[in-house]
Amino acid sequence: MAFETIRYDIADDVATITLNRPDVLNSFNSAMHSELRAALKSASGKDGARALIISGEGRGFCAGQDLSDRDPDGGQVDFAESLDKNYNRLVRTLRSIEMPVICAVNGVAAGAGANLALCADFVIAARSADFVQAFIRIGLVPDCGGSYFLPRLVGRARAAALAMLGDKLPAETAAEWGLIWKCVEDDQVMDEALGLAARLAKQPTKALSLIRRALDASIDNTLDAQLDLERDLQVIATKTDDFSEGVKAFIEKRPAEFKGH
Ligand code: T3D
Repeated sequence: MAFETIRYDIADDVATITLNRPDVLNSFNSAMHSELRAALKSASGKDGARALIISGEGRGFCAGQDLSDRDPDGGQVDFAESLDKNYNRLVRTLRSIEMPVICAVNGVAAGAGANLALCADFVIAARSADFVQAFIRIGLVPDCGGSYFLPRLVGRARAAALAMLGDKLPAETAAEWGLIWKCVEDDQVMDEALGLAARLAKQPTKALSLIRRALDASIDNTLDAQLDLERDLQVIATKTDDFSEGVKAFIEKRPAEFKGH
């Protein structure tokens, strides 16, 4: 599939999307939103991907909304529609897509670009990358799920400082704080992401997305509600071919060959 603002590749059941507007640090315009939606649809639909990597071309991961598309006087753009149609839809898709999502943060991630990364199941960042809740620098509030993910990942005090001060948080500190999974040397980011994706693409795909659902719900659930949810999700998992294969492989003392069904 040919795109102008992103690159999309699929190999060995791993879909890789590279945001490709490096001159503006891969900030979002409407074409990039719509091409990203099309690529995600292909990955989870006809291409049957079992793991997804999102990364950025050039020295940035993503700098959020392309501000050159915005009128400083607030005219012409319906911001509610922009969020509903683009950013909120993207967050909902990434949190419900039936495959694990890895963000390979190759460079600075700012505004909605930082929060796009936080939507992922795994964030692997280059040591030189920074995470910036840049919204406050232009008089905005975190969107793209930032005000949801930040306090849950790093606690209220650190979330408030990141969102209200808008300072750069180096990748290494982000990993120490638990905002992201891993910080690696710059030239290792894609190798790490590809290695992880290859491993995840051989795991029981349905169970991986059920795990995401369980973890997401656990933050707000009571123990009773979570136990009920675990029961319901386990019932779904036990109906997969991968569960049958896992049990058979265990009994036959051989490695399981999960197919993602
Ligand atoms: O509008 C809606 O629909 C509501 C939704 C909003 C969601 C949002 O994301 S709001 C937040 C928008 N993003 C920002 O405010 C971040 C703006 N960028 C920056 O603060 C800095 O660029 C960074 C901290 C990300 C990186 O700084 P630095 O010094 O490494 O790079 P730079 O020199 O500032 O940027 C390099 C180029 O990218 C530069 O262009 P030039 O001078 O080389 O021609 C810069 O203008 C361009 N660029 C960076 N970010 C954006 C951008 N161009 C347009 N929009 C951007 N967001």
